[in-house]
Amino acid sequence: MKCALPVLLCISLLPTQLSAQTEGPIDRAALAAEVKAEFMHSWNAYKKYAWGHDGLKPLSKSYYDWYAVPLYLTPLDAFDTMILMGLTKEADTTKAFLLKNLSFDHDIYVKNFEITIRALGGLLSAYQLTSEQRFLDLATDLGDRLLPVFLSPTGLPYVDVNLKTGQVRGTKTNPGEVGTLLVEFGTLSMLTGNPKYYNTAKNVLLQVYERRSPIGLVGTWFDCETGEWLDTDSHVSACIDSYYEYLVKCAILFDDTDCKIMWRTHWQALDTYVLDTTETGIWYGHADMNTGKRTKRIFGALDAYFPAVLALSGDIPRARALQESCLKMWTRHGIEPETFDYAKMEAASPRFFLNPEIIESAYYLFKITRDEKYLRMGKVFFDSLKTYCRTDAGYAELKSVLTKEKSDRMESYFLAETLKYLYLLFTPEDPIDFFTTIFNTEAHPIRRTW
Ligand code: DMJ
Repeated sequence: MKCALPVLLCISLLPTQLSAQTEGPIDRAALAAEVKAEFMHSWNAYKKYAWGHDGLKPLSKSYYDWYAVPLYLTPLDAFDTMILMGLTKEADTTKAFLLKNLSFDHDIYVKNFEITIRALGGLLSAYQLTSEQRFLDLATDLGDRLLPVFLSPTGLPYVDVNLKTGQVRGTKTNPGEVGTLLVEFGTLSMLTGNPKYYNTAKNVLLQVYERRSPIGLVGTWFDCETGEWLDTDSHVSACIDSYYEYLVKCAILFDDTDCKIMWRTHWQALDTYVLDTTETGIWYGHADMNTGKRTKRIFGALDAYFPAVLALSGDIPRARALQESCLKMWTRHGIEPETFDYAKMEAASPRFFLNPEIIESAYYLFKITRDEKYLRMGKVFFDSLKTYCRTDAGYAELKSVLTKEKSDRMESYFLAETLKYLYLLFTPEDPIDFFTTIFNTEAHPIRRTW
């Protein structure tokens, strides 16, 4: 079995005893072609109704922007998906548009986390995939404009930064937002030769880690100026999730020993206190960061990235088992809810935001195990998306997975992540090598070209 990790994290990778489902093979090429067609269906709707704006509103057939000035988040996020899908004409047009129009010289406050994962991550992968120097120039300009966000007394970043003035705001933040920057800032350092981006973002991970509880867990909210925890709820879910994801990914991408050690500490604590084995399967719930006491039996759509993290870390049996639980969460109501009460086995918060994580985990597990059950799982997810979320102008989120009532928004990550991971899962052609690629948390592929 090939391992994605050239590092010690792989040590626990064991041959799995779990058997594949017995149904016949599925037509991967046909499914990949169908995903590509659905990408074009959504992209054409964006072009028709939202061109030049951040995102598409598929029900009202209009657009939304995050700030007073659009930052073209959908084209930025979707560009590398077009390249991987071989949509050359669309990619060329999008590249020309971005290079002509994209500027960060605007007097607007932006969310550091979101702009880092979507825009900076998108520009870095665009540069690596096209070798177009202007993408790296734009990434460097953006990185420099974001850097003032780290100028707090602790070095932990504020939430928002003004791209023109460098003014910052927002002191209440969380490990997920501050700990999901090193793949992008680190890559910017590697590609420009300037270590300041890497060192600044790495310091944040160390700062969060140092504030872990005596049993090795972190809480959900803290104040970036004082570094004090504002609550003690610990889990692998929203507001913490990609902090763990980036410890693993940065250990691999940069061969960073500190990240490896930090992840190992947290991983052990999570498996001791947050992992929950019930009669319906294994789950990761909520526990108090100081006492380890179980507080909630809630999992969710965003948490479904964790099988991929376990797989990257080498624990394939547990990754497989958790993905089975994720599938139960998905099939319970025909499509997954935002949060799921796994004690009652029903939706806790019934919304659905076209999230990619469960598909991402199926892709990782398929690549590592070659077990075709993950292709079949992918088909289940794709079929539900088409059945419940497709509109004649792209795809729509759901107000409720119970009623299947739609909501008027298609986030840029639907094109960056959800359809990209479906395509990469199904296509037999491997447009990018899984084993030498790290995907940032917005699915922008980064390769260690340095
Ligand atoms: C994306 O923006 C990223 O995957 C982020 O890490 C979590 N939320 C969305 C997708 O669900």
